[in-house]
Amino acid sequence: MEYKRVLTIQDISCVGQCSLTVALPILSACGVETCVLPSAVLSTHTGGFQGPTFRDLSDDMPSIRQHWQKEGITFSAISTGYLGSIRQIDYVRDIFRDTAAPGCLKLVDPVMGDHGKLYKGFDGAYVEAMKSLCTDADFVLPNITESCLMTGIEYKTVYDRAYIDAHLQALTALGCKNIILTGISYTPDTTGIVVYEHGEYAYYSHERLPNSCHGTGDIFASAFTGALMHGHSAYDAARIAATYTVECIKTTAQLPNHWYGAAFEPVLGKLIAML
Ligand code: PXL
Repeated sequence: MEYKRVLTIQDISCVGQCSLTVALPILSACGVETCVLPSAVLSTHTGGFQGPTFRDLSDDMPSIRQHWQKEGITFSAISTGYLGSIRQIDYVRDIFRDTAAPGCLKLVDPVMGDHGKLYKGFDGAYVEAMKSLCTDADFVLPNITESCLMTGIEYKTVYDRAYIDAHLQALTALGCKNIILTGISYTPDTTGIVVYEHGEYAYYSHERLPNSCHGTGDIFASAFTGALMHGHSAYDAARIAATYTVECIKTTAQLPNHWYGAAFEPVLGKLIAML
């Protein structure tokens, strides 16, 4: 049995069903050894709670990397999500350089915005740093807002294939290799995932639900990484991850007042069954 080891680098939002509290269980459920590097600890995520605490763990990142190097620890894949500062982005680049096993797959989800807006606490300099980290990755997983921030293309909610092609060309020109564009909707009742691998466009379309949940980008990215590690193609991994994310959103819709995250745990079995 091939047993792969994945490292995921992102914050711990103690409450809020996002970042590491999502990535660790989902990747583990996909059957891969999952190592974590918490980049910060927050009491909650920043998407709706008032005044979350924020403990920056940047100072620990270089010594953690050096210890791993001394121990000869390397990873078959390294994925990143929400990163708290430009300094952390620089440290991630060092981790990519020093702890990648041969053939290591690097995945960067440039988590920095949604619905046309940059998340609280980020600025133009952060966007520039994230753009540069994306060029080190084998796969980047932006949503349309993040792609707009990276490319300077105007944010639109209604668009056609030519608009998406412009995004793919602009991201490629920046140095992005394989691009997974999430939440791409060509018709009012559907949404989907663009898989742009080795310059080839493919699209997986699925139903668009009336409710949306915080943290679904993290759920999708973790399930995509896990399915890829399981041996699925990028297209199949995107299909599995999108199907699972839809199940999570449907489950959440049945819960009154569950506004801060998606209930991904009750449907983990469905993800495992698809792998
Ligand atoms: O889900 C993305 C995310 C992760 N971590 C923190 C966040 C957010 C989005 O708002 O605030 C701390």
